[in-house]
Amino acid sequence: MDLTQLRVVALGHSSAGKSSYLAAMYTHLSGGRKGFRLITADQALGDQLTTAGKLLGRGVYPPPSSRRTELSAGLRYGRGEVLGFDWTDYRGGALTSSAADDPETAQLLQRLAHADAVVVFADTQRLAADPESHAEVRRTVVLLHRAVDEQPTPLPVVLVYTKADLVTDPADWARARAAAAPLEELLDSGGRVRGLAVAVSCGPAQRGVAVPVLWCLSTLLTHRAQEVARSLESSRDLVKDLRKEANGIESLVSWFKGVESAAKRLKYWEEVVREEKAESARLGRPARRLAKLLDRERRGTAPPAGAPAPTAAR
Ligand SMILES: Nc1nc2c(ncn2[C@@H]2O[C@H](COP(=O)(O)OP(=O)(O)OP(=O)(O)O)[C@@H](O)[C@H]2O)c(=O)[nH]1
Ligand SMILES: [Mg+2]
Repeated sequence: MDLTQLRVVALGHSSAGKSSYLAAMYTHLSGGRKGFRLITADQALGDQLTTAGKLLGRGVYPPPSSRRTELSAGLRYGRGEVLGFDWTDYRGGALTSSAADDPETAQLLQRLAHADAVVVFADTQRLAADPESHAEVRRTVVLLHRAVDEQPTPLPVVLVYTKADLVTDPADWARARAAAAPLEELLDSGGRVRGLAVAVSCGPAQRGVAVPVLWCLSTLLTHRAQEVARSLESSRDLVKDLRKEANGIESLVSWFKGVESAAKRLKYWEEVVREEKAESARLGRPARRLAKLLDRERRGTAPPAGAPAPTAAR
């Protein structure tokens, strides 16, 4: 996993709210949050997203495009760039067609297998009301299982309940969450999945727009920082042991035996410790700060549990 080139795959049917989300999220984070700032080298796309984001704040939504959006962005902490990622969204059709008929589906499957994080967009109202969305949920779960199976490291998976501002009746929330239950089960399945469900609104009453992307980035950054910290600890132990072992006699004996001396190995491992210490220092602080920012941004974004959906009359 390369923290400077993470691959985030966004899935969601047509009109699920993917483009609105990207514009709202980019506008929110490119303005800077607690020392973090999202940037992109693609100035034209950045300007386009910020213009769309500002319009969203006034309740003007982008026209449906059914176009795939790709954004390459970097997350800066202070002056240093700590993470970089590619965000690619796929139209809903790509979820339901077969790879043999649709080149976009084939590409989606391939990208999913190599994804570092997956964000699934589902229109809350549609989940509550349209039985067709249930088949999409099942298909998405099958695809996600494939992505999870390929992963050697944790896979952040976020389920975004979009247009949360439009759903106010608890019974509708209950219906929507029941429809998305197979996905929510996958989020909670443990193992390599680091799942989260979040309610998002992109319009004037904006809510939760930073959470999906920050969950993905924070999970991966924290994992990497912990990995480096663990490795540093064992390298330090090794250096301690080698220091006890390395002396003139041992060097002479090793030379006679034609094996590498403890002194030589010590030199190598001391260098490893230096490098790991530097990386740990570079990652540790941003990882802790990003987790804190995520906590803040998550407040009030859990999807309502809702009242139990009314059962059919007997
Ligand atoms: N009320 C409300 N409406 C939203 C929100 N997000 C999206 N919409 C509505 O949903 C429509 C589709 O949103 P898009 O962001 O274009 O959806 P998309 O997934 O990019 O759609 P395609 O690109 O066509 O696949 C918008 O035109 C809005 O009318 C939201 O947070 N709140
Ligand atoms: Mg779109």
